Amino acid sequence: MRHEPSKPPAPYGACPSPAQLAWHELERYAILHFALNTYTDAEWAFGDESPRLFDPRDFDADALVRVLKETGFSGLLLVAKHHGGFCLWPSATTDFSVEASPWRDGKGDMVREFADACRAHGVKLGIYCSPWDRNHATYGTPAYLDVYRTQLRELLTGYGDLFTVWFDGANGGDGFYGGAREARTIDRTTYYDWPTTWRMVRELQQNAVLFSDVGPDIRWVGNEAGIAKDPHWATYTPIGGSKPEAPAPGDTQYERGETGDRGGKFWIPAECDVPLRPGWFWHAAHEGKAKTPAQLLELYFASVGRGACLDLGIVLDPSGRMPTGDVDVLRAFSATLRSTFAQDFARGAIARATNVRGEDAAFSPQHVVDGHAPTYWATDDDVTTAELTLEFDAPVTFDVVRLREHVEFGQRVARFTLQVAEGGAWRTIHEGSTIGARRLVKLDAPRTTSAVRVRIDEALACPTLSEVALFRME
Ligand code: IPT
Repeated sequence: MRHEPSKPPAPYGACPSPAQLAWHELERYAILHFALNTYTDAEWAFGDESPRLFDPRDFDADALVRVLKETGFSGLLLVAKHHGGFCLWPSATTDFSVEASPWRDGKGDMVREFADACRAHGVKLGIYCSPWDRNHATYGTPAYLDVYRTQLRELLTGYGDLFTVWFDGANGGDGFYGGAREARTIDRTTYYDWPTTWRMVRELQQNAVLFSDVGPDIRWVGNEAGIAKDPHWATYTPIGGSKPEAPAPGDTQYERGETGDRGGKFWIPAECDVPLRPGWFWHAAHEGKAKTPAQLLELYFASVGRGACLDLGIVLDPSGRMPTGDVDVLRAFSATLRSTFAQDFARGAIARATNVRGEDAAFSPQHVVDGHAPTYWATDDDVTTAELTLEFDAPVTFDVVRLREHVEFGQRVARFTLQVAEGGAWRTIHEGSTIGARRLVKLDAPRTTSAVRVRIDEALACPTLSEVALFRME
């Protein structure tokens, strides 16, 4: 080894901001939908529902947040106002809020109760406030922008630190609109003047990542099935739907978000939002129709396992409780994840590589098994294919492999192969594409071996790997 230290690889292409890097670590959080339409069996409230319907007598923010904490969800993304316009907090912009409801005699603030519970349990809080508002009389006119921004300002200044602010692109046209009961169409590329709103969010919540179809920080994956496609890139160049050069929330070629773009212009990683039940809101007919723990595990591998985050939709029923069957599913799902990832069998292996950057210990392959995310193995600048081998004292058995690139310097790996030593030869057990912030490979059956090899077959620039971990699920 040389004594003169080598420089880390230069950043390649679009790279994450510190807030985006922190977001990648969240892995999975939950989005909660609860509003007047919980009481009317509708997915989208029209905006003319009586606030008197809103009476969740058993509502207990602390109990719900405790379940999320216990089941390993890092955050709660609260739908503070959905398309129907009903505000879960007493907003100065409208009477259509909890203030007009029988809940807590009109003196309650659900956002406050959730914020307090989240703080108490160390669960992060995020806010969704629907840009579309089917109740407000001003919707569709310039005056509504003030209303909307005032609502955001209330939410962004009154409840502490938020980890994300989520901008939905949905807009269906018709609504109550203060009694007009008509269809109102807006130009999604211009009406909301998003750059101004985003600037305001950045000023008020410096650590929050902003989500929409076009980012700027986190993108919609492009389906509500919970699936990031393979290959999957955090780099992305949004393209508009109606105007290719003017992508906007609700007006993009959003299917392109499923894979992202190799060498895309911006670092805008994907969030996979998917409801636990058939809909985002509670419906009596959906009782017993929640996804199974096995289905959730599959989604975990298809989202988190491809470098995205999983945003799971949960509901409260009209009483304000999370249905017990849903809680049971979350518990079983998290129990499997917890036991699977409890022990990393690669820890402590002897690691060797065909190339080490500057032959410098700072970039040693040993870093992929040190359990320390900030350290990584890297190759020399002109080396974009390489092999990294892990050798074990005694054979290990595993059926899940986790790989992580040191994405601070950009996403690089485009193709890799996993091999195990078997009878004196290398046997391929998996051929993969991208790695990114996190790649999970679930094997069909457990493998027992005394050596594992990761072959980087193609990379856009010299590869960096911060982790190779081996787990046993079954
Ligand atoms: C869909 C929106 O059109 C899109 O912009 C994005 O916000 C997405 O929701 C998030 O899930 S609407 C849905 C009915 C597909």
